Amino acid sequence: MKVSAGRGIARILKAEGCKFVSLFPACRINNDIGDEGGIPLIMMNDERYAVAVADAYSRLGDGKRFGVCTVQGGVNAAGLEYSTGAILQAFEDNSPVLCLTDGVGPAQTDNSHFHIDRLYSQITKWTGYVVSASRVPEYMNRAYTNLKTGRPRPVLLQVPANLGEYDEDEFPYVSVQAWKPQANPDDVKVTIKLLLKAQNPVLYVGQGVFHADGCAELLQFVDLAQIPVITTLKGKSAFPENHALSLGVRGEPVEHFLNKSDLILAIGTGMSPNRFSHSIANAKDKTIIQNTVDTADINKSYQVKQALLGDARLVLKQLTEECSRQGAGKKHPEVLETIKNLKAQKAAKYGPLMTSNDTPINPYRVYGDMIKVLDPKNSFVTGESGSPRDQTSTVWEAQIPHGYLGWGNVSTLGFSLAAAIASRITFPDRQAFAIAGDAGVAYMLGNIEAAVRYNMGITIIHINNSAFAGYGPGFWGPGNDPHTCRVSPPDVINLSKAAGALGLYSERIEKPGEIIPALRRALDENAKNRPTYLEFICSQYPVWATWVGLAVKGASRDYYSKPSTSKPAI
Ligand SMILES: Cc1ncc(C[n+]2csc(CCOP(=O)(O)OP(=O)(O)O)c2C)c(N)n1
Ligand SMILES: [Mg+2]
Repeated sequence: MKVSAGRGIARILKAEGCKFVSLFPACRINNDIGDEGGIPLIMMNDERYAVAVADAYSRLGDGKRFGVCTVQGGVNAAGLEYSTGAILQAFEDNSPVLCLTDGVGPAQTDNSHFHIDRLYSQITKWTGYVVSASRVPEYMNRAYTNLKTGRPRPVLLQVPANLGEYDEDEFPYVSVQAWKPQANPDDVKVTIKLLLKAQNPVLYVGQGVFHADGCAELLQFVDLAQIPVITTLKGKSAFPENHALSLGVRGEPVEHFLNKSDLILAIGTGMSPNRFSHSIANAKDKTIIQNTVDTADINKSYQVKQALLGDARLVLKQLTEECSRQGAGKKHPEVLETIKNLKAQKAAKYGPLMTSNDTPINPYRVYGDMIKVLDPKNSFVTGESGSPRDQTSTVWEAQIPHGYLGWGNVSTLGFSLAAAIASRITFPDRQAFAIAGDAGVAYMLGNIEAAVRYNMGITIIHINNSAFAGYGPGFWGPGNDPHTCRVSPPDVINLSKAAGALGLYSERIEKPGEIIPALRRALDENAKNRPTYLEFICSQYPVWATWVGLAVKGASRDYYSKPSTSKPAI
């Protein structure tokens, strides 16, 4: 049966299980998807958020669900030009997003200064251009193959006008299978031998475990091998942080075990230092074993003793089998005791802040009260770039996969709104909280109307400290950027009124005792599918746990034989 190229693409999206398409107008394919029916269109208020919602959905997709977005391309590529930063963030953070756009027709090529292929070849895994209607199935096949296999990253497909029709019987579409590699069994054997010989092994777990849908296999392996677990920021919540062997993302337990370790088994991480991550001091004296799907990660920042090239879930299963074969599984009471003590030390530092009665409110008090009110087994929390990210990744205990979404390498301000929306779509019954500072909220203001329009029962927590606090004068002195820090205080602007006028349920909270009732009211509103905005008038409190071994930003291997030099991170 004949079908137009656009309708063919819409049908293929359905065949691939696409649940929604996020967009900002205009893109020709939108009408085809709408006319075909069956896939809801989520229209955001700019392209950055159209891409970001798809990106966040892919991050929560466990390598099985992929965000799809459309933006305006062609000769007047306002949309594609504006979405560049958002696609770049997906590229940098390894998120598999399908972006569809209008292709520039042959008669218009080189009409504009901007050349889609030239720019996008740098920031996507694959960029395709559909040259004829009959090749639609092939190009969609290639797009989904790139999404489902190998390193997860965004892909861009350009669809020019007037492609005409093709015959679906002659050019049928068959949904793409996800082919996943596992490691060489010899490499697995060597790994377990080294692991059993090590005195102080530690697991270092990244978001590759999510993309491989390997959280259950990770837990199984840890319970057998009895090794303490650090997760990266993006890997946070891949392992339950209330587990006796969890060290968390940052803070005393991580610092102690990372520095003391003689063997680091990295699973599903590129191990890039200093990008909202630790660097490994004295790396040359440690045995580093790395599991990744991409050879580009191996021997990049650290020379590895052993690589386990393959899908994290399959490799974890291999490791578990080999570990049982070689007879592991002893509990180490002294390790568990040390972790307990270090967690107690950390709690002694942050616990009083989390119950502080100070006004303006200490931001940790907001997180402390959120912990009391939110269901740890049925919630989603994400912390925006700035103090919210650093503070929540220090103290928030994630107990279920995707109970927390950490992001950055690049940590683009404003992403938390998209993340909460994606959580609401992925897990409709979960409480979804985006915690943002003044800058994060400023970025998202133009898009919160979309949350109202789509009845997204999410909560935005605004930690209003009237400044970009991490940059200004802090506890350690004048601050690294005191001239570019202050924003309007709450007696000058009233953002809770603005959010209320935009249709959200909103409150301003100034006293610590008002936090819990306000959170409860927000949850009640969310349950009625209404988004809420809670503005907490807080102090500037740029204090959080450091990244271990912080070296010169971006430098590679110069910390290689240096001891840890942990400093306050900004
Ligand atoms: C798009 C983008 N530009 C710049 C930055 C750098 N940056 C990180 S945090 C921050 C300021 C955050 O201030 P605020 O949101 O008020 O949080 P606070 O630290 O005060 O709680 C900036 C400019 C970024 N992360 N993303
Ligand atoms: Mg601020």
